[in-house]
Amino acid sequence: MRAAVALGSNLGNRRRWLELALSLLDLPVLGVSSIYDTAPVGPVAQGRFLNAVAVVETPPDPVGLLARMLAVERALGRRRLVAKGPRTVDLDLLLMEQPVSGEPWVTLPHPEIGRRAFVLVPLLEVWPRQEIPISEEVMAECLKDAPSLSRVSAGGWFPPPNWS
Ligand code: PH2
Ligand code: MG
Ligand code: MG
Repeated sequence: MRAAVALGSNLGNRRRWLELALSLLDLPVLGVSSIYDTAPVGPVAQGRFLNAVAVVETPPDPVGLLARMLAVERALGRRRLVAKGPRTVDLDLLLMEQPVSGEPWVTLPHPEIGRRAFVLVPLLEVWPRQEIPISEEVMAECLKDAPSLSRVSAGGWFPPPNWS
C-alpha cells in the first residue's frame, strides 16, 4: 500500500539526514518530491528546514509504519538532540491509500496537509491531487505561501548517486 511521508530537517547536514532517514526506513521508495528550503513555521525560533515528501510502499498497517518512522527518528535524532531544540529529522505520516468500497482512497489526512505549504507543495508532486482529501478552497489558501519555498533539489534525489 502506498503511503506519503513528510521529511523535515533543520540541524546539521540537513540533506544527509533526509537521505539517511529514507534509507533507514527500509521500504521501497516509489517517488520523492523536490527538496525545499523553508523558513521555520511555528512558535519556536529555529533554523531553516529542508522539507520533502516521499511515497513508500508499506504493509497496510499505519501503526506499524508509524512505529518504524519513530524508530528512524530516534536512531537519527537522539544523539544531537538538545531539550526542546530543533530535530535532525522529523518524519510525519501524511496519507495512506486505503481501498474502501464506495469510498475515496484516502484516509489519515495529516492536519498539516492543508495548513503548511512546505507539506502540500511537495505532496502535490508525488500524490494525485484528486486523492488529497482537502477542499480546493483550503488548497488554494495554503498554496498562497508556495512562493516562499525555495526549491533546492529536483525530485529523484533518492537514492544519492554514491549510495552504497
Ligand atoms: N516542522 C515543525 C515546525 N516548523 N517549519 C518548517 N518550515 N518545516 C518543518 O518541517 C517544520 C516547521 C515541527 O514538526
Ligand atoms: Mg512535523
Ligand atoms: Mg513529527
